[in-house]
Amino acid sequence: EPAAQPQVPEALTFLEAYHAETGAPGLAERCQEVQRSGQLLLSTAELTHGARMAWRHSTRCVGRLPWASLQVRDLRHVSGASEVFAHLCAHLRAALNGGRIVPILSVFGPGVQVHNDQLIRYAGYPQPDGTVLGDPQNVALTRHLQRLGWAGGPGTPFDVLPLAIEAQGEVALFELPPDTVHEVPITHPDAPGLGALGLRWHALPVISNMTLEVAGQSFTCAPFNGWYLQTEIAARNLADEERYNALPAVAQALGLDTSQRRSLWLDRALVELNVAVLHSFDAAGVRMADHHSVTRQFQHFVQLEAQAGRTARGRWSWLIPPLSPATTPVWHQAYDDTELKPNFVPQVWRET
Ligand code: HEM
Ligand code: NRG
Repeated sequence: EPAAQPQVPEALTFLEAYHAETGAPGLAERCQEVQRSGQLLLSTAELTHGARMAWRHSTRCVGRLPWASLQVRDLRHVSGASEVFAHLCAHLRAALNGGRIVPILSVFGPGVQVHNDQLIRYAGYPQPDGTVLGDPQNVALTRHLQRLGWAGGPGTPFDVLPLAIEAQGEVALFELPPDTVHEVPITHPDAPGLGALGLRWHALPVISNMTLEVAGQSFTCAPFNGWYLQTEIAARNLADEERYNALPAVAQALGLDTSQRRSLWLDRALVELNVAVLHSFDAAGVRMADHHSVTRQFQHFVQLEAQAGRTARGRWSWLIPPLSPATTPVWHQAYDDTELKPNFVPQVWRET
């Protein structure tokens, strides 16, 4: 008789939840198999539901209402770098879906890991004067990719980085073909000066550095996407002083008096940049959430969970938007921040 694996209790707990939630028959037989063999070979249906539960359990995610609609690509048989890359390109195309973005998660086989934290990221190049050309958040990733052999991009503030895909201990670099990277130029409905700043962002957020944990098993390559919430781009990526730091230029384009912070020019520029990002994604036909609707949808998600006999968990400090948070219902609520399994677990960044 095989020794009990450490993941057996987690496998049994998962199977119980899977059968209870989906109504699938055969729980007893499935549990016996696990007890007998000491392991669980997840079916595609089980893995799919496990990934949906992982999204449902993501305490930092305010976009969880459609958790049950997550499309899961079972690619556990794929574990070679070039093959992984081809499937990542297919994921990007299917997820964009002509702008009507579809939440998708692709699960790859053992020994695969993407070094990039998201499939689409902009390079950050340190300049001699101490500033950064591009996204300062990605300076370390950019240097890492250069050490792996990347020659560097054209040198714009929005150079798309190649992917570093590790498979069975070997790392390979891949340039994303242009048709997999859809971008939206940022313009304002009535301030042409803002459009002239040349700001842009990519349509898809695809997180590629979190381990999917289901039934005691860890999937190190399981990139997933939804669509953006405008504050992620307009109130953080483009606005943070440590990121693109665009607010002074936006204020100037809007003709605001920037001589003293007390005039609230930063706040006014911030609101107009959020207006611009929503306007631009709408004009480009690319799906995007706004913080007023997504927080109300989140409240609905909490209600549906309660009706299903579950408590929705949440991390308040991540759920509130970085723009006008007290105008949203989430601000006025408290949440239990317990982490449940299945879930997504951050990977530690190791520079090689
Ligand atoms: C985090 C929105 C889809 C899992 C977040 C955050 C936002 C958000 C605003 C906080 C990000 C930050 O502050 O940096 C949305 C929206 C979605 C969506 C609007 C549209 C469908 C998904 C999907 C998954 C997911 C499909 C997984 C299957 C997560 C996780 C985090 C997160 C794990 C935490 C990331 C981290 O720790 O850095 N989401 N999300 N989300 N979301 Fe979602
Ligand atoms: N703030 C990050 C993205 C984090 C995840 N956000 C989502 N996820 N919307 C950024 O790139 O700005 N998602 O799966 O849709």
